Amino acid sequence: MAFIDEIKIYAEAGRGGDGVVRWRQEKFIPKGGPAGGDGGRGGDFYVQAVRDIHILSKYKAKKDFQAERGEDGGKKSLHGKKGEDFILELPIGSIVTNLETEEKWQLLEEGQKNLLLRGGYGGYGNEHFKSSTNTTPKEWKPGVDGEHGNFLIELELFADVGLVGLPNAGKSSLLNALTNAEARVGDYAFTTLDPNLGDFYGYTIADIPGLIEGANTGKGLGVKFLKHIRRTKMIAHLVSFENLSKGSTGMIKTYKEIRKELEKYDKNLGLGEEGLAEKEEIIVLTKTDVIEDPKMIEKKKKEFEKVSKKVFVISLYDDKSVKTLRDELVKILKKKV
Ligand SMILES: Nc1nc2c(ncn2[C@@H]2O[C@H](COP(=O)(O)OP(=O)(O)OP(=O)(O)O)[C@@H](O)[C@H]2O)c(=O)[nH]1
Ligand SMILES: [Mg+2]
Repeated sequence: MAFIDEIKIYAEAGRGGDGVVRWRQEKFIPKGGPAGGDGGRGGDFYVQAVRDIHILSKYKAKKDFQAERGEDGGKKSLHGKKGEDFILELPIGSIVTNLETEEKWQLLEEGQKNLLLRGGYGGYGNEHFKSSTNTTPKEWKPGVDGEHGNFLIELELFADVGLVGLPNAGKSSLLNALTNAEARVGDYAFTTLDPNLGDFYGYTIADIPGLIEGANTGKGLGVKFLKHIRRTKMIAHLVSFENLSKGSTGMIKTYKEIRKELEKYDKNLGLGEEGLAEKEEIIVLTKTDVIEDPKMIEKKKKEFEKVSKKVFVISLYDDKSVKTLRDELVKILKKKV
């Protein structure tokens, strides 16, 4: 199922039920008074946040949603039942825009529920029109249409840490090692096509498709997903030791290339201090097991320490290295709250 982070829908709150014309029927009273009840109110239209980043793809086929119509009034002055509300479930992080009025709602936490459209009023039944001059009113009113509109729904994932790096840097592998996620891993570029989220001691880590040079202008896949790490508290930037091998660009250069992409992305959007490049960053040098000379690992680590205070060196084949990263990352996150 393809990941969808933007849809347009048409939504309608319920129409009110109609009022009716009825007469009281009582034993021995041949001509009872008016007793037509009012129509019930139409159901309201809500959106509610759920913890499911894939839910938008469920709505791809069906894009029209309606709350229930109010029931018509009844005899014996009974009012019609209110129509049932419609609750559209959207992922946490959804931004909903009414395309006509430009009103916006943002779903920030699980369970948050917002009213988008009100159901229409029910129409009056004939009882409502009774007066001293009109004891047998035949008037009634139809129910009023519910509010309706076209909406744009855009998803921006919420996570605490965003993993960035070139394709193949080991982002998804690290996500799987640190969290409950079961992201697909592969020894080719662009294994990850959609974002993955994992739970890390109550924090969320987001893994996005790999970035390449020119990503900010739309090269590769990454840029489409950079918005999903805009809300993260920090970034973990992964650089693989494979970049030391012949023909590769080199580790620092690779790192700088990706940083440049983040900066350009910020600049294009005018994000300034809110930008990706301004976020706290840790550097994770991955796949140390491909290097035979341990001195080389130390050397690279030192080089990177000139760029960032927090540099980790890991291999998925070295549990201790992963544990160190895990423990430190928890500490950093705890400090940030
Ligand atoms: N030798 C070694 N290989 C690793 C390590 N971590 C990941 N890999 C391998 O590197 C390859 C790429 O890993 P992924 O986790 O898919 O990389 P990614 O950064 O998510 O890649 P994209 O999704 O394409 O951006 C896979 O074949 C992994 O098995 C490691 O510590 N050592
Ligand atoms: Mg991946």
